Amino acid sequence: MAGSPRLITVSNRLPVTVSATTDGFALEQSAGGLATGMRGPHEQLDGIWIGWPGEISRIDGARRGELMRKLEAGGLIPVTISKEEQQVFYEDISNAVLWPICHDRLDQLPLRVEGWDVYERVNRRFADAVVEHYRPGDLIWIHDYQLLRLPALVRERLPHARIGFFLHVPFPNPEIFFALPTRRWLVEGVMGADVVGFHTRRWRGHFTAALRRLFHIEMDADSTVAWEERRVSLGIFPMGVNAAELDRQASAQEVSAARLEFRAGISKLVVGIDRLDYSKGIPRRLLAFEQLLLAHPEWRERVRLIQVAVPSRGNLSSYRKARAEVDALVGRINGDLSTPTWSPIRYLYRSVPQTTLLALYRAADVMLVTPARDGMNLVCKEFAASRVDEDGVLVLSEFAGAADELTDALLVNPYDVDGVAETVHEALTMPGAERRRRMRALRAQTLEHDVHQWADRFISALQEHEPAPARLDATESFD
Ligand code: GDG
Repeated sequence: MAGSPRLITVSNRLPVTVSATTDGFALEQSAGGLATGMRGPHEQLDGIWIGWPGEISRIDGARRGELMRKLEAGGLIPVTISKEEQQVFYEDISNAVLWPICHDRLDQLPLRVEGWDVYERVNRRFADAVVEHYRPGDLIWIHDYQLLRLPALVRERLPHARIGFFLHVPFPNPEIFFALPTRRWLVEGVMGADVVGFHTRRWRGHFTAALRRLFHIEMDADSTVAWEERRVSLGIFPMGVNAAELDRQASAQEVSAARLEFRAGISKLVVGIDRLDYSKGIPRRLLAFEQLLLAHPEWRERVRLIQVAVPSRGNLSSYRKARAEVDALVGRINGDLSTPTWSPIRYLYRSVPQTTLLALYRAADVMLVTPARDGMNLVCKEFAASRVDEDGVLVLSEFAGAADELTDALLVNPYDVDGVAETVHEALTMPGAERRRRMRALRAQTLEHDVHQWADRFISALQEHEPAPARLDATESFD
């Protein structure tokens, strides 16, 4: 875009994943929400993207050079992180400590937490890359809980840069966040940014409560906080999905064909799609589905739940335990309730291709999205965007960030197993006119507030932010 500033996106992972193959390497586009959402602004704003490319130590000299050239051509700057550092920074701290804290799961914390020094060291490595590639006027947009220290580390070296930070997960209630001995240091890290973005008012409220208790400072009516010689803006930017593109893809012939296969032999289909993560509420969802069949036996042999659970973070014992729990529940419920011609739950422990994903969204009479905690949750928005037929009912946890916007879903308390079962019954028996009224409203919401609008709003907020005042003692160092 002529005249627009350049955008530096920084996230733990690059939007492509590199893997070593027998004859060199393979590059694969990442499909997740962050990668899809940021791809547009990255291309339009002549951007560079800084992140970890995946495990590349096995790619040798000449091939390595070729890889670097390929990445560079796409504006992608790889940050090198050793296997040992990755273990501590990503697994031990980010996923085994920060993730459970942000999802209210103090019970999942390891007894002893070690490795904050490595977390800082890796964040510094990202800061080195930002400083090396920064040019005056650039916008820097840092993403997520793996990089909480990065805004302050960049601010130290580029005092006048425009720095944005967006948290994709919930910011927890201080009662929980304060369990971390590093709580003050982490918040100081975030406050290096000019604009700090959250999905919802609630997550921002938790953050301002932490600021109040740690530093005795308050957010003003204009949503800014005084911090050192700057003002930091705390904004609410609910992330959306690439709705127009999903709408287009969902109409494809192959999607319609696959949709029919999922519905064969049953009259109603319920669908759940999640990473296999303890925050997503899968075990209680299974119990709720069982309860539906116990309380309303007329559904037996007529309804099926297809649950896709995408393998995730299998190196952590908490995730292996979550998997074992889901496996056992599916086995028990199917064992108790199946008949020779029907089983209630079809369980897929794998990632499915995009066409299958869309066909499942389109095939579902009821989509069950029941996390115990979720920063936003994009699956429910993708479901609405894919329903070109304006049909299907969304049952959504009130503890997902998306519940603030998707008020035409049937909202449930995911801890209330009987309540969820009754809501699924209500969804299965809802008259067509009401289903369509609700789905039209969900689709209008999702199409209007899409991922492009999300990125544009954040970038505008960062551009419009009052720059940090010049300080006599500070010199910019971009060499
Ligand atoms: C974090 C926050 C926040 C899932 N299964 C398959 C597949 N997916 C795709 C979905 C969706 C994405 O993965 C999952 O996004 P969510 O938002 O639901 O969840 P997290 O991964 O936990 O994301 C969350 C998000 O960041 C963005 O800020 O909303 O709260 O936890 O896009 O479509 N894609 C394919 N096959 C699968 O089997 N192709």
